[in-house]
Amino acid sequence: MDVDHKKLGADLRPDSLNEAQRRRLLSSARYIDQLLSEIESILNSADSKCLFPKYRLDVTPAQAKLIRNSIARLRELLARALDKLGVIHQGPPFDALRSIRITLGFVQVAVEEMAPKYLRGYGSLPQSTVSQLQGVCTELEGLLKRLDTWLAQGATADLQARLRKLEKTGGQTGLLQLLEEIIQERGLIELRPRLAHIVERLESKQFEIAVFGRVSSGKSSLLNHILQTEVLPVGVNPITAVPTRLTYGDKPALIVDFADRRRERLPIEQLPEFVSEAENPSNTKEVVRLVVEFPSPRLAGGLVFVDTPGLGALAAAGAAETLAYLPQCDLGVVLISAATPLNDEDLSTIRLLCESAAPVKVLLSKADLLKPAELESALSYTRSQIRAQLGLEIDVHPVSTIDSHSHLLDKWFQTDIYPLYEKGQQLAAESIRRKTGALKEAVVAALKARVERSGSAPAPQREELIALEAGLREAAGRIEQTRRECVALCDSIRSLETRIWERVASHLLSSNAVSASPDALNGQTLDSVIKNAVDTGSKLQGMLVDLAHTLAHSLQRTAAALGNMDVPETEELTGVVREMPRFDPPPLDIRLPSLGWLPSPLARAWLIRRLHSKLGPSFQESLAAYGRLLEHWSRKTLAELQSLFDAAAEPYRAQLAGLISRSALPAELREAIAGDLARLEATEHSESATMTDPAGTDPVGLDK
Ligand SMILES: Nc1nc2c(ncn2[C@@H]2O[C@H](COP(=O)(O)OP(=O)(O)OP(=O)(O)O)[C@@H](O)[C@H]2O)c(=O)[nH]1
Ligand SMILES: [Mg+2]
Repeated sequence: MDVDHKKLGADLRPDSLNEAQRRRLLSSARYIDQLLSEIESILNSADSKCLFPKYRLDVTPAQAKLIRNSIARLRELLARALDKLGVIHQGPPFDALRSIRITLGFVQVAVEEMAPKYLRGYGSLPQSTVSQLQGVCTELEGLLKRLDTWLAQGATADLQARLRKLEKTGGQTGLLQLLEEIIQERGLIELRPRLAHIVERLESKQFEIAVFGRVSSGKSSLLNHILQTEVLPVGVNPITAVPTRLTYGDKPALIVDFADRRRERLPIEQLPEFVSEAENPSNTKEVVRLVVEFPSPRLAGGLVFVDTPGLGALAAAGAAETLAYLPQCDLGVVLISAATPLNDEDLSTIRLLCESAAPVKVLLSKADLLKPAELESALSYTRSQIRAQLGLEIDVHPVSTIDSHSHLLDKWFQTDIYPLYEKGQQLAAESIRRKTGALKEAVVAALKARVERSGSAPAPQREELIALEAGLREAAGRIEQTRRECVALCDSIRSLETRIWERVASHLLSSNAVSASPDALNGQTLDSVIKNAVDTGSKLQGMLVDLAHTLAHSLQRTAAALGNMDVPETEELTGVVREMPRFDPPPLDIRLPSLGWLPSPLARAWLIRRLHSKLGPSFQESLAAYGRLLEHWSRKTLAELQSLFDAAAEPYRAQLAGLISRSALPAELREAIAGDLARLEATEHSESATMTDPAGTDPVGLDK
């Protein structure tokens, strides 16, 4: 293959070729290069872990080396020749990352087609196989999704750079930087999402205060007043249609996220187009998140306020969004207008917040409308009602947006908000410290497993490992199955309407209510109607709690077998299944004649028809809304369960895969890992000093 390069170069004159000839040559050269790549990929198939290899490798290492060298020389030669001929070959037309993501998209579609439902046409499948297969799909989809999310993040996926930035802003992130380095270096990709989660928490030291209350209780006005702006639209009709986050920003800006994943950054003046019931009725513009950035000192330091659509009988469609958002806030503020006394709707909001374990503050808004004596009496009435109806001791503060009363708001901030914010920051710091500690343990476990699998340390038998892997898979499959069952259950709520009237009719006839008190649909009946609908909700909740137990059990079993201490408690998973939304039926406002004279089956049929025709439409509407609310709630709960499960299961899977395929570890790698373990151990003492630091106020003091 020896070629005289000098001679070749001298004979070729660029100006002797026309454009068509150059193109022809370029196309031949491209074809040659492609064929050479194919030869390379045949050689590479020996290293590939391809499941269905195309070639039986009969090439000796010496032959492979010679082929590779020759390919390199062929290419060099070709490139030089093209240069001399003035044939310009342009750079690559496609971005690799983009092409990889598109191909991964096809992989995702193919994985989806492995789901059990696509096999049913070929014959029935036993339940255990369905779970296993579903588990495989969920596992593969999870891995692909995580990879895609990571690739989509582009530069922000660079955790080391983000950590360095945090360090510059005063945080001490040494241990996290070390963990990042080791995770990256040793390819512990399964631990990356956990590290990313901690970094995110560190970056967003936010404390979210959400304001709830009936329509027109003054939520948006209060937030405008707090921020000294008029940015949120206010008025007497239902105004706010979408929950709106107000966070700190150097310049005012509006960020809108849509259901189709579009994100737009717009001038703040456009807020009413998305937030107000008038311009975005029932959120027809499909906004999923509204963030207003505003340079207010009250937002500096991570306080975030959330304005929510009004609740209660006068509420518009946005109320469902408020209820779905409610459990996410760090502090819930319930506004009760001084113009209208506290009612059941306010109490129910306070109860929902308490049930979701968020701290609650109650404010009496529009305090300027009352004289001092009236205000005192309204405050003590509200406190005593909350105590009597809910058994809660909650202080009630007066506030007003009228300038002459602004001292009330200042006082509330000083006595209630700032101390709570500081406590919230302390709790967040503790949680980050705990999470970092757990991550360190996971890294240590993964490194030790790698050393041990190549050594002689005792590890579970191969069969046991395979069974553990299958157990995790089956648990993952249960998530998907439960998701389907939840959707079916939520759908079934919509068809509950007829059954409700059957029950009401039976109840009325059996209790003689119709003949005894012709116009009565008494409270008891109402209760049974509510219960009927709520039963679906509690069934749903039961299913999710069961799932949380199954997931926790599977994780704990695997952790125990692998000797890992880093395992989530059952309560951590069951805790995700918070209080479900309750059914709020419309009033049963109907008068019925005495039916005592009709034979019972006829009376029953008549009653059902009558109830259905008079009350059916409004009931159907509330049932549909409740179905949507439950579906939203269960979807969110399942997503949380899934991410908790995945965060713990991923490292176990990697550990199991490593142990199953026990391969020998080169000596220098073994040494490097021992070095990593020593460096991690060295952080122990400095870290425990931080843990016991009585001040404990530095939110990022992870490794002082
Ligand atoms: N007198 C008095 N009026 C107030 C005060 N705060 C709000 N208002 C009035 O109450 C009405 C309702 O105010 P909003 O801020 O739109 O109420 P909201 O709770 O955000 O209402 P929705 O978004 O529809 O749920 C407006 O007409 C305000 O001018 C206050 O402190 N004093
Ligand atoms: Mg409002």
